[in-house]
Amino acid sequence: MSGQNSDPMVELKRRAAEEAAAMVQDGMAVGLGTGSTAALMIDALGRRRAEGLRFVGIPTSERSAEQARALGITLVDFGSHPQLDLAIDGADEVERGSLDLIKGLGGALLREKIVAAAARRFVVIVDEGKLVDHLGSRSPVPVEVTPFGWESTARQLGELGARVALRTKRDGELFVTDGGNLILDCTFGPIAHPKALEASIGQIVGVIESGLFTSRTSEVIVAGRDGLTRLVA
Ligand code: ABF
Repeated sequence: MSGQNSDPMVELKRRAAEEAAAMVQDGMAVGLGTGSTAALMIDALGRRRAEGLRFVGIPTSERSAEQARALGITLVDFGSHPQLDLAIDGADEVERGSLDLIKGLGGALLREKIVAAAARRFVVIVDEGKLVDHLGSRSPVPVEVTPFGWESTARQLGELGARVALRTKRDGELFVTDGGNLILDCTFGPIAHPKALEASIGQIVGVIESGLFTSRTSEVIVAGRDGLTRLVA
């Protein structure tokens, strides 16, 4: 993931990623997100580590763990670090007013939410195309569910008003998360009350976690054509 890229948006995302990585201070425990923007941030942290910064990380996916290890970043777990100083991650949609999020199109939402919940500060890095007036405008809400009884869980999600699709990979095989679960992509359209919907989804038996992240974001660093903008909760 390292190296220069001629796509101007990738360069802007790299700047946002570097700005977020600059928030890491000596001795911190840091949550390492998943996705292309988070990967740029992990690259930047790898460079800071090579320059002598001491910190430890908890990754949100096997993919991010592999990248971090290759860069020499020390990985720990919640046994030794039940609370993190900072978590940095990408998102699929960011609601302008509230900074609530949809995450999980990359399939790592459960670990991402556990890591965000354990962090004193949760910083999100996105390009400006991810900003929306209402969550659900473009993305479905990914919901991680147990394989057992997923059809029943899907039916109950449908009763909340969603069009529900079981996620598969390009080759048609089932998409299975790092935790061995399935993802139901739930299209609600624009969501009027994300917090209430997050709670309703969470009450369905068989649901492990949803990709609605409400009231969690500390700050969003937005990469736009006119430069970086910081939105603070
Ligand atoms: C993770 O990666 C996910 O929650 C989200 O689905 C995705 C965003 O990826 P990218 O930065 O590549 O758009 O943060």
